[in-house]
Amino acid sequence: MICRKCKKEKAVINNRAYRLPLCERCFLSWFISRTRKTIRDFKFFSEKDRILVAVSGGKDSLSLWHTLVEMGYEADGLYINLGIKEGNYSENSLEKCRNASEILRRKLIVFDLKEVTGKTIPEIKDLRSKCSTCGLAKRYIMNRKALEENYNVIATGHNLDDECASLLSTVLRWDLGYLGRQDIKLKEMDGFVKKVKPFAFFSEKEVLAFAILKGIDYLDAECPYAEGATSLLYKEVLNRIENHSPGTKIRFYKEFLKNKGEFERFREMDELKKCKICGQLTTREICAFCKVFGRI
Ligand code: Q46
Ligand code: ZN
Repeated sequence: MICRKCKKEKAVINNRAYRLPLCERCFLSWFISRTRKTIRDFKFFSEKDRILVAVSGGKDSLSLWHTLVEMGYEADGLYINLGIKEGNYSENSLEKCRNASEILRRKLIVFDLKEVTGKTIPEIKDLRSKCSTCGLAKRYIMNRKALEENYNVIATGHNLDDECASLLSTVLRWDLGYLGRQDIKLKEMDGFVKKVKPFAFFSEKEVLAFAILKGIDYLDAECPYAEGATSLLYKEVLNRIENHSPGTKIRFYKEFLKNKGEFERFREMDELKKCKICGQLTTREICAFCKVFGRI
C-alpha cells in the first residue's frame, strides 16, 4: 500500500478510521500536527505555560512528554512511585522516566508514596479496589505537586481507547453526574490546576506506532494490578466493534464532547472547604486522600 499523503513511500500504518495509509515520515508529521491542532482547538496551553506531564514510564505518557518538548513547550515530568514491587514494576518504570528526563533535558519530579506517607499502594487496606485507591492517590498528588512547584497545567497521556472505555463504563451505569464531569480538559479552579489530555484523539495503536517509530524507550509491561480490570474488557469490546466498523471510537468520543453540555446540569457542585489535615480543597472535613493515607 502506498502512502496517501506523499504518494511515493510505502505505508507503514493504515489508519482505517480515516482511510489514511501513511509512510513513516508522513505518519510522524501527521501525529505532531494533530497534537498541535488538539492543543489549539481546545485552548490547552501556550508556550508561556508551565506544564507538568504525569509520566508512568509507559508509551503514552513518555510519547506525550517527548512530543511536547519537541514542539517547544516547557514541560517537566512528574513520576509517582506507587511502590509496586511485583515484577519490579515501579522501579523499572522510574528508570524509564529518568532516561527520558536525561534525553529531553527536562526536570523529573519524583514523588515517593512510601517515603511521604509511609504506605505503598499494595500495602493499603481500603474498601476500594487497588486501582481506585491508586487513581485517587494519583489525582491528589498530581494536583498538589503542580500547585507546590508552580505548574499551571497538568498533561496526561490518556488516549482514545482510555477515554472511550471510561465513557462506556459511565454510560453502562448511566451515571449522569459523572458524564457531566468527564472532559478532554478540566478547567483550573481555586485550588485545582488545569488538566488536559492532548492524546485523547489518538488510538492506543497510533501512540504505540509513534513510540516505536521514534525509538522511545518505554516500559512494555502492564501494572500487575491491571490484569482483570474491567476497563481492559471494555477496550477489547470497543476494539472488536472498531474492527467491524472503523471510526466508531473516534465518533463515540467526539459526539460525546459535542453534546457533553447536556450532562453538565447533572453535576453536583458541593461546596468546597479545606481538608483539616492537608489543607487541600475537598467536599468533606477530611479529604479522601488523607482518609486513606493519613498524614502527608
Ligand atoms: S497503576 Fe494504579 Fe493503574 Fe496499577 S494499580 Fe491500577 S490504577 S493498574 S493505570
Ligand atoms: Zn487532606
